Amino acid sequence: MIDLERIRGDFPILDRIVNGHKLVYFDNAATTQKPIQVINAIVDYYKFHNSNVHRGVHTLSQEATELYESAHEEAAKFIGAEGLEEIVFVKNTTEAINLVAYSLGMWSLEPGDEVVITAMDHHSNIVPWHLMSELKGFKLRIVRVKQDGTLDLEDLADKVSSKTRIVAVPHVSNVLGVVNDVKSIAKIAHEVDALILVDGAQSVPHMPIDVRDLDIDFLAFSGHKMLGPTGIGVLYGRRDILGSMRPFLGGGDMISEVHSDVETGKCTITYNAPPWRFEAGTPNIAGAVGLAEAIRYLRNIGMENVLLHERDLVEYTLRRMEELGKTHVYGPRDPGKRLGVVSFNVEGLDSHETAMMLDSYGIMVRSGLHCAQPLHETLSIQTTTRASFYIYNTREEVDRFIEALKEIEMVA
Ligand code: C6P
Repeated sequence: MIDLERIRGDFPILDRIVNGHKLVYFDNAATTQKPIQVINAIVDYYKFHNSNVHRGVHTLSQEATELYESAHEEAAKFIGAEGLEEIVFVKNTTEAINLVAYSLGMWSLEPGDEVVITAMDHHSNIVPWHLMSELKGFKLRIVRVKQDGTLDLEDLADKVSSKTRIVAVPHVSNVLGVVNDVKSIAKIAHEVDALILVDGAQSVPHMPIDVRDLDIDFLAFSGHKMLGPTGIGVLYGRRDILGSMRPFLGGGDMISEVHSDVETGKCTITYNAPPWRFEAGTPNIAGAVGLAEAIRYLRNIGMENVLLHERDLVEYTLRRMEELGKTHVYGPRDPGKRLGVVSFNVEGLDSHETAMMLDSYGIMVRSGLHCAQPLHETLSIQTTTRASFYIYNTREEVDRFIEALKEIEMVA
């Protein structure tokens, strides 16, 4: 298991007193805190190695390039990818999904094609496909969610057909923590020669992931939700698929050659190989360095241990929440079916009121729609308050959360 005291010592922010109480940070699904190792790696990069990558023969540029490329290698190893050429650095999960939607949408999707998404999706796996379907005239199919919050796999199997080109699904719901059976979904997609994109924003930070074992074509995730800095994320793409895709953004570093003809106004361009083909312009080098350090930190703990720790916290939280009289919890009761997210409502209170009251106890949670309005509509809920855990959270913090909710219930 994990050494909680040692881990907590690595996170300076956890020593803060907020509203007169020791900080309890339960908003990890939105973004996680950063250990001192990640903060120092970024400072060190700017102090000693800062330069542009792939653009200089001088020593600093070589050092920055080495750090940047090895960060791709770290990310590849972390998710079981074959190597750096399968790892595109982007801003976040949102940009990773947009990259696939625009690149495939602009160049290869047509009227008559279908893209399958779900009613469980975060808006970032709905809006890009919607925009592209409006532009290109292909159809979206949306898989139902059952009332217990799990995905309706029969509906998915019905909606995937020979017209399906892409199946894009969340691995883990950011509202309910429900874990989807991505391996089975990949099988269903591949039977009709469709590609599968997995939104891993809430899975990659919390469980061991092996893209080859899952047999998926794309995986999107964000560095800031796994101890890394904001502004860096990853698109994993299977080597042969990325190799056949046209770029989404154009600019420096994503080309091999550019020729322009001043007479005809024509340009002749050949594109660089992946991943650089999809990384136009100066990238977030310091972000990549921070992400690599975050990955090393998580690897030292072991992703199996991260998963076990969160399962323990969820199981303990769900059990203790049964002591509450006016608090309704959403999603499956079986802690084995969900990761470290618990969404709920206190009778008589709006989700934002609950979050503000918890804040007065020094407990940070998120409230609202969590960028997943269709899921709330499916479950006929206005909004929810959400507690989400990570490696530094403790059972004692859960106790404080439960005691605070008991007091909140009394005034609700
Ligand atoms: N969910 C939450 O509080 P970005 O913002 O691009 O790093 O991640 C987008 C995203 C995509 N998919 C899922 C399943 C997500 O949970 C998120 C981010 C945050 O739930 C912010 S809305």
